[in-house]
Amino acid sequence: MRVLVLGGDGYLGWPTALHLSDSGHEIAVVDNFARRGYDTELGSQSLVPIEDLDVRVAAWQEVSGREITSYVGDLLDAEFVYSVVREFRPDTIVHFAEQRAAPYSMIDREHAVYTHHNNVIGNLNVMYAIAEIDPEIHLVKLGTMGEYGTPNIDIEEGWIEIEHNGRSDRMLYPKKPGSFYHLTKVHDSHNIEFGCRIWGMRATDLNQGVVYGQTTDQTTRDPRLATRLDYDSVFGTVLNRFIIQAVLGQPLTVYGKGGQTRGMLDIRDTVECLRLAVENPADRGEFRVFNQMTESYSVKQVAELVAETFPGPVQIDYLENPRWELEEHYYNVKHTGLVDLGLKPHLLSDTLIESLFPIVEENKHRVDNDLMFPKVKWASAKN
Ligand code: NAD
Ligand code: USQ
Repeated sequence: MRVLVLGGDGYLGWPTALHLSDSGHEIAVVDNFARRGYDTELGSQSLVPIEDLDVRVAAWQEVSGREITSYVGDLLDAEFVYSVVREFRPDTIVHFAEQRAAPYSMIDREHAVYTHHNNVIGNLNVMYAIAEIDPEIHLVKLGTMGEYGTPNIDIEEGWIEIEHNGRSDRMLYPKKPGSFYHLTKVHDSHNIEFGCRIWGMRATDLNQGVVYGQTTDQTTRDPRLATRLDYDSVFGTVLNRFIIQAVLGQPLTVYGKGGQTRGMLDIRDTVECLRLAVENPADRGEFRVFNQMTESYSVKQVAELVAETFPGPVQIDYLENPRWELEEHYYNVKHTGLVDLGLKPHLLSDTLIESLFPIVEENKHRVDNDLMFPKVKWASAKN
């Protein structure tokens, strides 16, 4: 298949492009390097050094003999989006290209507005390009488990049958997200479902949990193929941060009581889930939703697991929670769709944590300790 990967320079987009290319698909990537720009703005950098996109693409050709086409441009530029879709003529568009950090979206008005504009309008431009140029294109869109929040009922896979006053209907599962970033994903989901209803688009919404890990079968073939690993309190995600904190000899920063529970998955499962979704397209008019996670853990359990696994002393600190979120709650998620398509999950107990320690050890001199402690507070409109 011809697959266009939007956000193909990012943490997940780049390894996914490699995995799909290695599986025999024709790949093009699109990126405007916004993520590298946030690093400049925040004074941060990936813990693991990463190459520029053109070096990555050339290295992949050298290592695999396979070509990846790259387009540099912004999804907010509708003409650019249309021209790429017209030129590359994809069968599938995989859409990772959004601002993805909850704390970044909660810094202040400007960052909330940027995140909404970038994510919601960029996605609309992609939807219109599909509808106008080729409605057969399958849109595989990265959503998030955080769209659901932590309701006091079981979380279904996107849709729920509701009975009300003696009548019933199949509705989109109600959403109660926890940041302006997570809200953009809810808006995208609603827009895409509408596109499926009115234009007969075919779409898969992947409500992904928190990703951990940094290596895949393809990225390890050459150091130039490495993907980024974020540790700072704005872009670093919880398990990656705890592993890095353990290696640095710093206390693990559990926010609040640590009872907040999240769906998680290994980066190797992310790339495989994308392959499964791409190779098994949704039907015309179908808005298909998969909960892309393999296991649930509370933040406290994650911290304890890292402390038990690290071969040295680890302190766990319970900080005042900078976010607004339930710290003790019910959490039971249905996630069978991708397993039914053939996913064989890597579980957290299967050595991933140990394999990350040496990668962090080798690069720990690149950490700026000032960026570790959380400064963005949900309760302040201006941080
Ligand atoms: P990332 O920031 O590393 O990658 C996103 C890429 O998209 C970046 O390279 C960025 O430059 C690009 N981009 C952003 N806006 C763009 C625009 N307007 N035009 C062109 N390119 C643009 O993020 P990631 O961690 O790889 O996440 C990818 C997707 O997966 C996001 O949509 C995110 O919401 C979702 N997701 C991530 C996680 C996670 O734990 N990392 C979990 C669940 C869902
Ligand atoms: N947390 C800590 N200590 C830390 C960092 C985080 O206790 O040092 C807690 C947070 O308070 C939260 C949980 O860990 O309860 C997860 O936080 P996170 O920063 O790892 O993840 P989150 O903000 O939810 O966002 C990440 C990605 C986002 C994706 C989301 C999936 O950045 O793109 O959508 O995971 S999900 O969480 O399922 O919504």
